[in-house]
Amino acid sequence: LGMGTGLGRPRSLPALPLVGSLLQLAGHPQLHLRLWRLQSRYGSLYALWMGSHYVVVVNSYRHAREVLLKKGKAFAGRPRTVTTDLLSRGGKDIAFASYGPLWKFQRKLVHTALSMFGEGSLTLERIICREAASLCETLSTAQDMALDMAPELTRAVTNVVCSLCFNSSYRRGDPEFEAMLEYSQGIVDTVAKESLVDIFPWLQIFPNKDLALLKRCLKVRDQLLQQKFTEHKEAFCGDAVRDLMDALLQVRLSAENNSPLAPGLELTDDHLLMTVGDIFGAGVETTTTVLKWAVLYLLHHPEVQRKIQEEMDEKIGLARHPHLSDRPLLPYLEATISEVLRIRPVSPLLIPHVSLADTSIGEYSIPKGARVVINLWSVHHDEKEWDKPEEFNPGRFLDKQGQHIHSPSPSYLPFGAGIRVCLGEVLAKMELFLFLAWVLQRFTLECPQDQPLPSLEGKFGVVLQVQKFRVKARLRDAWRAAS
Ligand code: HEM
Ligand code: PLO
Repeated sequence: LGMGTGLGRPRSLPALPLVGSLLQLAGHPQLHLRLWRLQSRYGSLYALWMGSHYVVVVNSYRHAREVLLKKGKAFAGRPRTVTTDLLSRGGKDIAFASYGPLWKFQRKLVHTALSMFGEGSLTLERIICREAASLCETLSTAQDMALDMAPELTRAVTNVVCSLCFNSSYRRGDPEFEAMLEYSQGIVDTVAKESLVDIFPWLQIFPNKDLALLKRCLKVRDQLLQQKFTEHKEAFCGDAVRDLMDALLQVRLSAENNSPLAPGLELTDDHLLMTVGDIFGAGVETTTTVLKWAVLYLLHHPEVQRKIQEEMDEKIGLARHPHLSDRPLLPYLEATISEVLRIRPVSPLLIPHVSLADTSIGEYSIPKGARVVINLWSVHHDEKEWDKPEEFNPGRFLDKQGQHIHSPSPSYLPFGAGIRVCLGEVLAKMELFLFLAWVLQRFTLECPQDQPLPSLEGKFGVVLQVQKFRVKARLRDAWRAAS
């Protein structure tokens, strides 16, 4: 263990046999905050036991960058847990699959497909703008009502990934969409929650409320994925690749016909399904969550909203819609998005990494098989790096002239980094920019009268969720006058 390095282990929380450090972690629903606070007693790098698993917690950007970038390959593994194994059929997806040739291949495939349909082409911009227009339409009809924007934002974002993955989209009130909303919420609420099931693998033989909910939701999701898969297989003709599903089918077809990927490597139906499931799931839950946080912070900070609108009025005006090519013209909007991603990281503990060999972090030795949790919350709220970290201040991402955005500190990794970096970063940023620009060009978002400002406290889970809140979308006078 850490042999030959001559280094000591990180300081460990006291551990009781069997229960591990569970007692210290119990009773706090927000695991990232609990781990953040433990720094004052144990330092920024410490270890703990989850049942029989040795877990190292990283709270500083220097160590985080060492794990993700400098030693990315040594820490590229993923733990297997009961819930993520159910979600991904034993790691046949990308996010919860451990490091290996098949994972590498799946990642590359998706990366290529995404740049083919989306990032590189105008098609994706057209799709996002179509959904943004439809979202604005809905907001107009609900004008001056106290509206729960969540389902509308979710549908807009879902239709973008749906177009990308399956070449399809949902109308308002579509029963398949309603079913998707429900199962996805169930999965977000249960998966990867270091519930007792994940800590004591043998508990899975006992009935467990969460596990039952997860299984029920996965059944619905799997049916939906299977149906899309079957439809695509039947319609697929090999030359017209319409979406990600087609792209995956085509790669497999050519691998079967001429060159097998490698001896012993096979891309099964399960691999294709789980890969699309990842992109669909990540595509919906992450971007929607960030949009909800952005709207919530704009309610709390009308002055930020006003500044975004002034910038837009000046640079774009009201006679045309915002385009992606306007991004360099709207640094304040970009800075606002960056600040939302900092103050409420979607994935506050990333996905746990696992060391694939004996290695080290800083001056400490880390044994092979250790789980490494990067606490992005700590990294983004480090007082040595950020001035008043709990203050929402987009200006911190702007240069002195307010013309360019930059990160004032290296302590900023909203999408992770290195070989496990988020696959959807470019797509997500395109969506966040266009949706917010379209909405704020036309509407001012306000808290409904006589209602207190909604809470900024998140709900910890596989993504840091926003509590339900209502919004009044008021058509801007300037927009009304211009049209
Ligand atoms: C992984 C953030 C949107 C697909 C991750 C990770 C983070 C992250 C922090 C974990 C990195 C690690 O474990 O080291 C975000 C944020 C998003 C976003 C903040 C929105 C603003 C998306 C979208 C997609 C996506 C839209 C799909 C197109 C993935 C996948 C992984 C991942 C597949 C797993 C990568 C791997 O394990 O190799 N993301 N993400 N993400 N993300 Fe995203
Ligand atoms: C979200 C619920 C879906 O029904 C299934 C799903 C698939 C991929 C997961 C995603 C969920 C949550 C966010 C995750 C994503 C893979 C990468 C992403 C974990 C569980 C992040 C932010 O790391």
